[in-house]
Amino acid sequence: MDDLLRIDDGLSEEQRLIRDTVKKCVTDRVLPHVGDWFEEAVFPARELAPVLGSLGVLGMHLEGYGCAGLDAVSYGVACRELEAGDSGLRSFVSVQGSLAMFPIWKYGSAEQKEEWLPRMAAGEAIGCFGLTEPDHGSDPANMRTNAKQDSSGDWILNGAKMWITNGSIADVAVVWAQTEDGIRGFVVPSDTPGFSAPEIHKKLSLRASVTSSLYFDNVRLPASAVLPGVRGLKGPLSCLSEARYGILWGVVGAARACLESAVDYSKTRVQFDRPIGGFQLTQEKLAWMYVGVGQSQLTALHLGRLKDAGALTPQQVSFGKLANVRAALDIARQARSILGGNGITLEYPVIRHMNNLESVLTYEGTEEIHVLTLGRALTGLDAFH
Ligand code: TGC
Ligand code: FAD
Repeated sequence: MDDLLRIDDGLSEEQRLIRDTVKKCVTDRVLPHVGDWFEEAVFPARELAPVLGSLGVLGMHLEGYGCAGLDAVSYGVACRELEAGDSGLRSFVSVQGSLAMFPIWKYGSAEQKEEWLPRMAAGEAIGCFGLTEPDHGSDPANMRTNAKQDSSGDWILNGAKMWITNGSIADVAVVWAQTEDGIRGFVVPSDTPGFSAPEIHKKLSLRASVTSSLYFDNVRLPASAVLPGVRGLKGPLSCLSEARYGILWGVVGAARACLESAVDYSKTRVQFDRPIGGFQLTQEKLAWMYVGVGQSQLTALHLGRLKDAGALTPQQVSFGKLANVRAALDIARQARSILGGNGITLEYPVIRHMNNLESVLTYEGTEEIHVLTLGRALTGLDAFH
């Protein structure tokens, strides 16, 4: 589809190369199959992880340890092209790079980094991030999962996490738990006795993505399992800022895919002896969808440049996540209506994106949480507590 605003002209040659390489991989390896994966509720992680590793998108914005060390705009462009395939694919990459690798890279010991990051960058080891609990989602400060040190110095981890992307397929979990010293992060190999991760079934959204519970039943970890570099809620929240940044780019790809599908369909579907794209009501929908994609893209690029300048704030990330996910969901719903009855089948990508975006609206901070974050920034008054 024509890039009317010529936004990608502002990308560097390297960023455009990354865009084209990721897009080709998604077109060749994902799009022919993703409707079936969604229908069957599977995500072939072991097959795709090395492919994504060789593309350089796992921990793409991290330096060293086999990571690509690229700028934030490049990472954003990659997320956009991945999510044009499916939000589950971008979720896999977000969780691996921004939620599992980032805390080890930023707060881990030299041994933790050496042990996990090179294999995770290559897609040989899969990570997950355990923050949300059955009774504590938007409010992770009150989490119940806890870790206590016994007389030998080992940590004993108990509790449960819920809605954990990649949980059942992970080799390593970054788990946040209460300790005597406040909230700490733990690097937990998934073969540790007492750790279990059953998959959550019956999802009607993000079906091409593995979502699990995590249970810790007296999981014994060495003293070295704790992330030494951070204490308190700011540890997990700083990881969320990284992942939310990827989402505010990713959903532009999902929205663009819906718009492209609706435009194509409207030019060939004939009713009342005319293509439906010739009706003014259809054109009005398409025009607003086009505006939404362009505005979201401009927001993402602006925030990416702030991030590359080291100036991006959590409030700005909330702005982008709130605005771009809402825009993408509205665009997907409009596209679905343009496709009529065909809008509800997996023969077209639209209903898949639309259902996926319902999860994206909820995870990484619900729409309401980002609204209240902006409300707090505007008024200086805290509506959370
Ligand atoms: P609050 O008092 O605001 O902050 C506590 C401490 O954290 C600091 N902080 C940050 N630090 C770094 N980066 C950030 N982005 C930060 N945001 C806050 C803050 O300065 C403070 O530090 P200090 O030193 O003063 O202690 O905390 P609060 O309890 O008021 O909570 C704020 C709130 C509600 C916004 C927060 O709890 C929140 O964001 N809740 C939503 C939870 C959430 O988003 N969960 C996501 C789970 S992971 C997930 O969904 C993965 S989906 C993956 C996929 O498949 O793609
Ligand atoms: P709740 O917090 O119970 O919220 C329910 C409703 O109440 C929402 O509308 C919410 O906005 C509203 N609400 C809550 N507090 C307020 C308030 N103060 N004011 C106004 N409204 C409020 N978590 C992880 O840790 N790791 C993962 O990998 C992960 N992957 C996920 C994958 C999927 C597919 C999904 C669906 C979720 C995932 N999550 C993950 C969890 C996700 O982050 C949480 O679902 C989300 O933070 C919301 O928590 P909750 O579901 O407990 O909803």
